[in-house]
Amino acid sequence: HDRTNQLPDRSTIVHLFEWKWLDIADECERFLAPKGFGGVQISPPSENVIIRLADGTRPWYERYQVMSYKLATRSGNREDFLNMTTRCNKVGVRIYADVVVNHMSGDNKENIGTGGTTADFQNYNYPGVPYSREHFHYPYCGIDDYSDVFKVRACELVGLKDLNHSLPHVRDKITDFLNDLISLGVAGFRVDAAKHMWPSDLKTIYDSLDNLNSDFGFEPKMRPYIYQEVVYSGNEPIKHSEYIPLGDVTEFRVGTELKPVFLGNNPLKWLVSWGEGWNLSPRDNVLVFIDNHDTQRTDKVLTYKTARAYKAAIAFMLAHPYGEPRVMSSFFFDKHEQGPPNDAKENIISPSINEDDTCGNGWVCEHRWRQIYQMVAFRNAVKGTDIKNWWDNGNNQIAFSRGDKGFIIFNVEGRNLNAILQTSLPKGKYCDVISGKVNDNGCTGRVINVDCEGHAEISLPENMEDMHLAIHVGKESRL
Ligand code: LM2
Ligand code: CA
Repeated sequence: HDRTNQLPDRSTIVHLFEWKWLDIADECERFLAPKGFGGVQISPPSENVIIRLADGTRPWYERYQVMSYKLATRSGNREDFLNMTTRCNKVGVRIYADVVVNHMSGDNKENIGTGGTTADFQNYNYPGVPYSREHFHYPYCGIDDYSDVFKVRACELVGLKDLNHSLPHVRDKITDFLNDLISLGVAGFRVDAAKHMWPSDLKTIYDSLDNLNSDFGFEPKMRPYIYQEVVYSGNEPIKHSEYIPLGDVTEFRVGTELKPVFLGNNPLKWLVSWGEGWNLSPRDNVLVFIDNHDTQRTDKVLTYKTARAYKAAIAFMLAHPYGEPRVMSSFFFDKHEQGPPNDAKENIISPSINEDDTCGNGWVCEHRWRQIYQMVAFRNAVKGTDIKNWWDNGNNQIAFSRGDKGFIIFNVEGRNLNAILQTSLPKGKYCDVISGKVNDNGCTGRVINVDCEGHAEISLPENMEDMHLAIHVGKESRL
């Protein structure tokens, strides 16, 4: 296994944002394992404060306001959590928990958590952990200047009560929480707001973590995969390099850099040097993604709302060896704060599954889009190979192979692409995994012929549903 603790023939983490634990368990068995996904990032499992907006609805972001480390949220309780980790690990899908440990809640009107815990916000008293005033950065200061490293780490992020991790009590409570999750079978953590904590404190916490629990099929001495949320633009005083010795870091520039490219505003040919060549952080230390639950609510990145370019950007990310990929899986939203689909009792509604594999009941389920999940299979099929046969037209058409195992081509040019290209794939017929899929009768999409020298005649008209085409040697493509 690699540092992510995924099975060798798997890859890609899907963020099942706001999903319920029992729905995730079902999804591991019925979809994620058969399609080759490596893991799931879950929403924060720790008890959060209940927030009701002026219109009476619950915002998604209440889950980033902690009341205790009790596993009690709208996603489910402790028993549901164990059901999820047991069933997902059984089918080889890993669970990564989003852990919110930089802060507790803000001051809130209503004083009750999703597990029934109360707090005294004014006095920084959280009996559910317990934490009291001496465990927080106090007196109050807010993060109003990101060039001030001290403020970023020891002041409050949007009014969220900021824990002081130099204190053994705070570190112990956090360590106990993370070890509890390890005992329940998680394979790692997304560390929320890592940039707002000192690397030396985080190191102390990480060093106290248990090995993964062998009851869930992990081998002895496996360590949790840690990816730290460190938003970094390249010219800030807090750098990725401070956190990389501790674990992976989130590379937000993947989403912001690829948006103009796949909208046709920055020539695709430059992608020849994608990765460190674009000043991104080292490939073996980054978690890469096009959008996440925060950025999909901004105009900085492509999302399900700009589907054609989004699918192409995700395909490029998954076809390229740079970084550990994560795919977003959302619910539909109009307003920034809008929470997940829920019923009159405020319970989250489960996604329904349509005949064509897509979701209903308000869930987007990007990970169930054919053009996305079939690229996960592509990534698994080409694992261990390098980029080869780079081709471009000098502008907005590119193609490349991964060793002799996969081939992908993109056309953002605004005119048709017709070319005979070297794929290096073995002679044969291949089903394009973007326009269709393999079934009992062959291929529901376009079929590509590779000759005995590895050449293929490719046409990509500009008016296609998708701007790209991909083939590989795996059973999902080879005919
Ligand atoms: C994160 N990473 O570092 C999460 O990815 C992000 O989603 C979280 O912010 C943030 N850090 C804190 O964990 C979200 C959301 C904020 C929201 C906070 C807390 O983006 O807007 O702040 O969660 O729920 C909200 C209000 C804000 C208010 C605050 C405290 O929007 O106006 O500040 O609650 O009451 C007074
Ligand atoms: Ca902090």
